[in-house]
Formats: sequence, structure tokens, C-alpha cells
Amino acid sequence: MTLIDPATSGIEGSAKIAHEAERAGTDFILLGGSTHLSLKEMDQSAISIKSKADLPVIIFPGSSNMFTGHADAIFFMSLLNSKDREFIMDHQIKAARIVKKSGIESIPMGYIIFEPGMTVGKVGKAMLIGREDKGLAVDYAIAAELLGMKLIYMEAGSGSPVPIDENTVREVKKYLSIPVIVGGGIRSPSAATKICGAGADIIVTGTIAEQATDVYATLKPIIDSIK
Ligand code: 1GP
Repeated sequence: MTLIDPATSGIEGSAKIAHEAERAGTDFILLGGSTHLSLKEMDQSAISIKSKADLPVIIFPGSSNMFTGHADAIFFMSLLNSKDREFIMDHQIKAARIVKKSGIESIPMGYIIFEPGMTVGKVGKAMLIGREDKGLAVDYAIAAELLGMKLIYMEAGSGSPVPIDENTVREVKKYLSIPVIVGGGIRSPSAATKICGAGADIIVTGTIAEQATDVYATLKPIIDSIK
């Protein structure tokens, strides 16, 4: 999946990244990831992305204000290791009616942030899980599955210097029946293959596409390495 944050890439820039990412073989666009996006910006970005790419667009919300009916689905997510209930349940309560009424596919997802956590760790007031703390990672992941969540997202934080340790991913996968997404700091085919080799079902990259002068040439080798 390719994460696009219109707060960083702009509306036209977001559509351009989506188009190039699609050519490179990405399967989904994740839209969001920032807390600074207005609903209008979300609407315009989703419309613009969909005009340039045929990929499904999934909202990856930073807050309850980021729901656009122009996307195909939303990760209805809970930041499970936040110490602030705002990110565990309050945004979800605020967004519930509008999401339900829209009829858009809502995918329940357990979001777990690992060290170093970067901006999302700070903003989300996460009690960060150690990169190699397999025990705690497994406990969170199983709890999410038992709560009925359909996906687990193991996040190191956008722009993290290193991804989550692949052995932690491997351990989590031993216990889960639901798919695992891994993101944060994945920038090379070797990092991608290590994490997918450990059992990750989906990987997310954001920063490399955002910063690339040639999005296609940057993403293609990574996507090819895991498909
Ligand atoms: C952020 O995991 C994603 O939620 C992507 O991280 O920007 O480091 O690729 P990067």
C-alpha cells in the first residue's frame, strides 16, 4: 500500500503519486496520516486521486474530521497502545454515525505503535512497544483479534530510521489468524523482503514516495521484490 498525505504532497501532487504508484504495482492507496487535514482537503484529494488512478482508496484517519465519502473504504481504527482514550475510542464515537450512514466499507483495525514511534507516537500519546518486545507485541495483537478487529497494523512511525524488527513480526504472525500490516521506515527491497519474509501480509510505504523525484522508479523495485 502507498500512503499519501495531502498535507505534505498537496492535492495535485497526491494524485501524481497515486498514478505513479499504480504503474509501479501498488495495490491500494492509503489517504491521510496527518492530523492537519480538513474535510475539504480530504474530499479534494480523494477526488483528484481517483481521477488519476484506478486503485481503491482507503482512508487512514488521524482524526474524526478526516472522513471523506469519496474514498472506497476507511480503516476504522483504534490506537490500542495510546494512553489517551481520544485515540482509542473518542474519535471513533465522533465519526461513527457519518461512517455508518455513508455506506462506505469500514474495516476494523488495531493500530499498534512501536519504537521510535516518530510523530504519530507523540501525537497519539503511545506507550511505545520496544522494537524487539515480542511478548508485548503478541499480547496486543491477540487482544485486537479477540476484540474482533480484522487487521493489525504494526507501526514504527512514518520516517522511522529503521522498520520494526522482523523477528517481532514473525512472532506476532505465529499467533494471529488475521492479516498483519507493517509500516514505518521501509525504504528498500531488502527491508521489504525481510518483513514480508517474516509473514507480513501488507507493507505500507509513505516517505519514500513522498520524497522521490521519480516515484515509479523508487517504488517499482520494492514492489517487485515482494510480489
Ligand atoms: C506511516 O507506516 C507508514 O503510517 C509509512 O511509513 O513514511 O516511513 O514509509 P514511512
